[in-house]
Amino acid sequence: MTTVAFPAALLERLRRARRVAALTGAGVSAESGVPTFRDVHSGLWARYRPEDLASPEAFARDPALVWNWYAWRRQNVAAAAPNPAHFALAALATLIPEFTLITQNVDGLHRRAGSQALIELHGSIQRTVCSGRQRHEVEQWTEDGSEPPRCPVCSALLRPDVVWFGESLPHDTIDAAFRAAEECEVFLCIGTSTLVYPAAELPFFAHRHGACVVEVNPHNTPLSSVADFRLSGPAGEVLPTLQR
Ligand code: BJW
Repeated sequence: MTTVAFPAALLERLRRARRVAALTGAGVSAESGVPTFRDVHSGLWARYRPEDLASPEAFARDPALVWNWYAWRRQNVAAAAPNPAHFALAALATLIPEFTLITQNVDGLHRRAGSQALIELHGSIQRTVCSGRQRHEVEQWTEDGSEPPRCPVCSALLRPDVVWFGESLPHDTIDAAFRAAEECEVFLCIGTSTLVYPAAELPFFAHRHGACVVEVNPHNTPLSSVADFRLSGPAGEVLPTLQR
């Protein structure tokens, strides 16, 4: 079933639900001016695939390129503001007894919209750690040109505290996300291409465990044929219809 607003039957289902989970991806921040990964044709995204920049191999090959990509993205995110989709999810959390918000985004916009209990599967662009074994968190550094700054403790190059391709997601966060997907009655999947695992497995897992799965996305994804409801439109327009 495809609509652009939450239909009355689904609103009623949400009103009665005790446990709801939501997974968000880059599309939820698109209307804040934060580029998505796979449907943008400008800047660095035009020349590189996410796999060519967001991986330990890319960082080993060209640390300055990867560091500068994230520096550019930190500036972009700092200049962005949460949009009505982020605010609608923060408001929904106050109405559902057990609401779990899971995001693949590293931009911090859910937090800035007021969502507090948040599972950030792929880390945060706001935190910087070193690339050494200990992953020391570093709060201040000085840029000196050609290479990323180095850790004051172990001298390893600094990197953003995010999860790159081929790296494991923190066990506690991914376990909590799968638990929420298993236990929820309604699972909202918003603005993600559902191409990147293990996050992409969550809505399918919720579906297999009996949840009503709702997709909010202007475009079809691998989840579309499985979703019980497809709300086909931009998240910033669709999610505020939750408040009708
Ligand atoms: C709108 C909109 C609007 C637009 N409103 N919507 C099983 C099968 C196959 C492969 C694997 C597998 N398990 C693991 C893998 C390998 C790999 C993987 O998934 N590869 C696939 C590409 C095939 N996964 C991993 O490596 C993961 N690690 C792992 O599994 O560890 C165990 C392991 C280790 C070693 C070997 C094997 C296993 C780690 C994945 C980490 C992903 N990291 C990134 C970068 C994070 C940091 C950063 O931000 O730079 O995460 S990649 C990038 O993709 C980022 C995103 O979070 C993630 C998902 O992207 P997302 O959010 O879906 O964005 P888009 O752009 O793809 O889609 C946007 C959507 O929004 C579109 O659908 C639009 O239509 C929509 N949209 N405007 C609503 N206004």
